[in-house]
Amino acid sequence: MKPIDLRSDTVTQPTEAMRRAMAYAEVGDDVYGEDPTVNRLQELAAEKVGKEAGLFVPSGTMGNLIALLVHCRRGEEMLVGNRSHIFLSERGGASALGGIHSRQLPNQPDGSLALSDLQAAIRPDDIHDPVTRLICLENTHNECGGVYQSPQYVHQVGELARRYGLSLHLDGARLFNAAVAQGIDARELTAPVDSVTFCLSKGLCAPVGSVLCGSRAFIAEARKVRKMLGGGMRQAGILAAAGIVALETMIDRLAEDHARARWLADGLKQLPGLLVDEPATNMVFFSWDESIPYDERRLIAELRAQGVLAGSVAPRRIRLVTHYGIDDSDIEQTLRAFRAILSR
Ligand code: TLP
Repeated sequence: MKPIDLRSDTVTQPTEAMRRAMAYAEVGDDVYGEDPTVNRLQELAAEKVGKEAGLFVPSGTMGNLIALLVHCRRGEEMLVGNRSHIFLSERGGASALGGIHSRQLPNQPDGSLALSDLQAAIRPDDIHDPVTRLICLENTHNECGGVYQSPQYVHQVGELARRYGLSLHLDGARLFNAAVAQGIDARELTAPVDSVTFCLSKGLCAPVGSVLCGSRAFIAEARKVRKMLGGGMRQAGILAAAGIVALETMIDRLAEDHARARWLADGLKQLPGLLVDEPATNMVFFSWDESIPYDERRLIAELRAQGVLAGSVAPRRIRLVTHYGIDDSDIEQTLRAFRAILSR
């Protein structure tokens, strides 16, 4: 039997419509800017987030890195969350490849950076200090539980950034989950930011790729940095074709993933010993008390034996992610697997 794979929404497979679109995509050499399908994807992506231009990139990690390299020069400082993906999970690329000094501020439980912390961290014009250049937000926030930031909050950070002449970048790997969960247009979440990366290859099911969006001038620079990083692709329209299908047909259905995450969390809450976070989007995080004699590796192994794949994010803490490949019967089966394991 096919395992029920709840490790991440990155495991999603391209849909039939994507495979067809890929097979017949009109392509050209994108380093010359001549791939019509890539160009169409970039225009569509920019429109979806209300920016002038977009750049198709191989991954969210590269999209974020390019943005940071365009915003900051060597020795300049970016303000990032201490639980952000950029800080924790991108191999330190900003510092290794950009010489960018990172200042980590505590992510609040809701994924935000406190405005007072941001304000206090902005450096004065002092000969000793690195120049503060950039603020980075993440929406939805992965480590903090797949939680979303509101348009009001993002506007407040945008105002602060503008007041101090800073740029604002959004790691919106799951931007459309944040928009759908709040019943709003993604543009409400991106209007205040200078640049945004979002992923096509997570809940939206495209096999590869993310898009970095911003002003025309910003994207012109970003295109050069992508080339420098070796991310200039050729007949990439084959991949972009799936991205177009993702943006045209896969956004609204994210609500189904959110509903199943809630159902899963509600079911897990019934089980003694499990401490389940309230899911905000498509991620369910839980830990457990001493009455359950398993560490995370053992619990994951037990689940695997029952056909359920899960991932740990910390000692005695597991993340389950719902996505297009997970249907109602998978949720029922997952809850049965937990009951079987925990009733032993
Ligand atoms: N997240 C992956 C893993 O890297 C942990 C996952 O399974 O959640 N920003 C955020 C908020 C992300 O969650 C991710 C991927 C990225 C950026 C990077 O995207 P890719 O994997 O396309 O480089």
